[in-house]
Amino acid sequence: MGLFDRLKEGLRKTRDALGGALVRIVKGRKLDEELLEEIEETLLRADVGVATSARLIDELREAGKRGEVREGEQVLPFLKSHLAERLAAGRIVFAPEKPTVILIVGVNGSGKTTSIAKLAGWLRERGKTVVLGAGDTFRAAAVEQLTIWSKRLGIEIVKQDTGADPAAVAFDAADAAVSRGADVLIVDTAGRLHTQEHLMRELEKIRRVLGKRIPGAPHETLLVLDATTGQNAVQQARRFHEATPVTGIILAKLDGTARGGAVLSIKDELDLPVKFVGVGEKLPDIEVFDPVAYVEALFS
Ligand SMILES: Nc1nc2c(ncn2[C@@H]2O[C@H](COP(=O)(O)OP(=O)(O)OP(=O)(O)O)[C@@H](O)[C@H]2O)c(=O)[nH]1
Ligand SMILES: [Mg+2]
Repeated sequence: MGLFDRLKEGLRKTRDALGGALVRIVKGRKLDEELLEEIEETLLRADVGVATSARLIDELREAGKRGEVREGEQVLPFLKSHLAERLAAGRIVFAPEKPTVILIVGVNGSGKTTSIAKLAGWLRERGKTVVLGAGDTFRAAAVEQLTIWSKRLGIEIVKQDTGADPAAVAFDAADAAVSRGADVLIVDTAGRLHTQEHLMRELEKIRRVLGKRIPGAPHETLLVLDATTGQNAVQQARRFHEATPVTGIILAKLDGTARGGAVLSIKDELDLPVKFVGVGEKLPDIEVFDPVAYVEALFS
């Protein structure tokens, strides 16, 4: 399957809830207040979010007044172009000197470890050498899970026993990445809530230690969000970002949810770029976030 087809397939449920539903609603209609209301309801049902939906409806109403959009059939092309515009895409910013250090954070079960494996595979395919740091020392299973992925990918993992200080693992991993001349170090962390102060302090310690060993590290702190939680994920991200600096988002589990509309409000709500989306549990199921392709997949 090509990239776009995989994205389309991953977004199937959201596409049904959003693009599919809109196509049915607008067919043969004139753009009037009644139609605007139905469109807004559809946006909300797909978890686009209250503020973003209201803004889109306002823009659509204004376009109606200008005569730019009269018929229902013109609604989708209008929404497509306006949505793509307001989505912020981001790329991984590589450090001027290797290794680039990517710290992965997020709440329990959001998809961090799986996303790390997928990201590592993605980087390797692009000729980058990767080292993994098993910074989730909380559960034995967490280290095992990452170890299995590292074997499957044939890349090095730095780990310690369960219960070890995650900052110590991070330091070792940074050391290994430097001495191996790796291009990228990706550090896993245990799931945490922004309200768990000791765990947030632990995160700060990990950051400090990484920065001590590698100037400017972590260069990227990617927050992994579970797309199946829709608007909750967006609110959670806001609070997480207030508690610790985040440079971008990986939106995981977009497949199997009809709530993928939430991504459309991330820019409005957070002003953080979505850097990758996860559309499945297998290694190829990660894609660089491309707003135009995303919107196209949502409405095609
Ligand atoms: N369908 C689907 N499942 C995913 C995706 N990403 C992760 N998962 C699944 O979500 C579950 C949790 O993923 P993990 O990667 O272990 O999540 P985590 O954030 O590391 O979890 P903790 O370490 O326990 O906090 C696993 O069953 C993954 O297979 C995705 O993009 N699509
Ligand atoms: Mg994990």
